[in-house]
Amino acid sequence: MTAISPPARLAAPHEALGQDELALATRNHGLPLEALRYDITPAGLHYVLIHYDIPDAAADAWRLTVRGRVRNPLSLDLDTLMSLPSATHRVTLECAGNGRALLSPRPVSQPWLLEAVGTAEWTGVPLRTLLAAADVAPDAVEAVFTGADHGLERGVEQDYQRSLPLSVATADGPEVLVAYAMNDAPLPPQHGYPLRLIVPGWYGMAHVKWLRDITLTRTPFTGFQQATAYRYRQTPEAPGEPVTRIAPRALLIPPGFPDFMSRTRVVHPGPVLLEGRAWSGHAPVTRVELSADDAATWRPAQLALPDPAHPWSWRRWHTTWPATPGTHHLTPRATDAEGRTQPTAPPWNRGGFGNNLVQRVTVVCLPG
Ligand SMILES: Nc1nc2c(c(=O)[nH]1)N[C@H]1C(S)=C(S)[C@@H](COP(=O)(O)O)O[C@H]1N2
Ligand SMILES: [Mo]
Repeated sequence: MTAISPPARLAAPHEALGQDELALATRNHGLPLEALRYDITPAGLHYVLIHYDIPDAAADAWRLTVRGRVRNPLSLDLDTLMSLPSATHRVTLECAGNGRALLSPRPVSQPWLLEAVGTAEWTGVPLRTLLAAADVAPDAVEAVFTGADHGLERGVEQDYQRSLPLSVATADGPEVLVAYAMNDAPLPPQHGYPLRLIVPGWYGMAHVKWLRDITLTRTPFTGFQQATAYRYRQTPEAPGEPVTRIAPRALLIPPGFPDFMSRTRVVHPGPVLLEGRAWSGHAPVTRVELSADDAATWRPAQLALPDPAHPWSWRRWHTTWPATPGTHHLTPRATDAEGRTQPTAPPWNRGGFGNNLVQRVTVVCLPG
């Protein structure tokens, strides 16, 4: 099931952002990069991505159903769900479209630069607890997750739906959660109130918000968000590879202070503390390097020790940079334990997914 709907549009060379992209960008906000200073992102600063509208969720009437290829279908209200044993995981979430607006040609969609990321402590019921209670049939291969939001996308009317292979849905590391709390408070409406899925290590699209149904299926799910959207493809006809885990990335908190309109950074000469965060959804980040000469040469930065309690959370890194008068381009780069790293040329695909091109921060150092 591919190419049943028109392909996503690519902007013409040098085509400016349109009102449609601006409308998406004002609804879906990013993390202000200075908020990388917090281990845990305050909920209001966490990035937000919503395809359609925030649905009107009445908590007292909410039911989560688990059905399909199960021997014991469930219909749980929130009180019942919240009385089950819970777990809390600190998880860095990143939108698969992060970096999209830096591509050329630009896929026309939510125009993220680099800020579609955040880290929160999510509390909920492990998904495998619910699947065990529902007694999954031996012929089930996937779990399909349905949100309460509804919309039209490239001509296809749909509820927001995504699936996970059963092996991922029931893994104990990372443990998938049906979460009802973010940073110790009920989920905010924009983050999925009252229930959402959390899939540590995976790009945002897998973390279905306003979760109302889990259906076990005998065949792989071919809905729009699985088989049409969220594929790495070079041409509209190609089936493409599915978008799954988060590629490594390091971000630098832009140093000094900004110019209002250009947001160019300004510093005074002397040692400048450079700090940021790094993460990968595949394996722990093992190295962060910093280039102060536009990715020509690299020096190692100091990376915080791994915290075994939070394997799916970003880690802080820092280094000192001796600023001298003139214009400089600062670039961090992360590498993970499996050798994945960040490219210095953007990896282009039609959806603008998984673009983990290195960040480039222009800094003007004033004369002494
Ligand atoms: N039901 C539903 N779930 C959804 C979405 C959506 O539009 N509807 N957007 C997805 C995408 S693309 C991302 S990146 C994450 C964003 O999660 P956040 O807004 O909590 O940061 O939610 C995912 N879950
Ligand atoms: Mo996303």
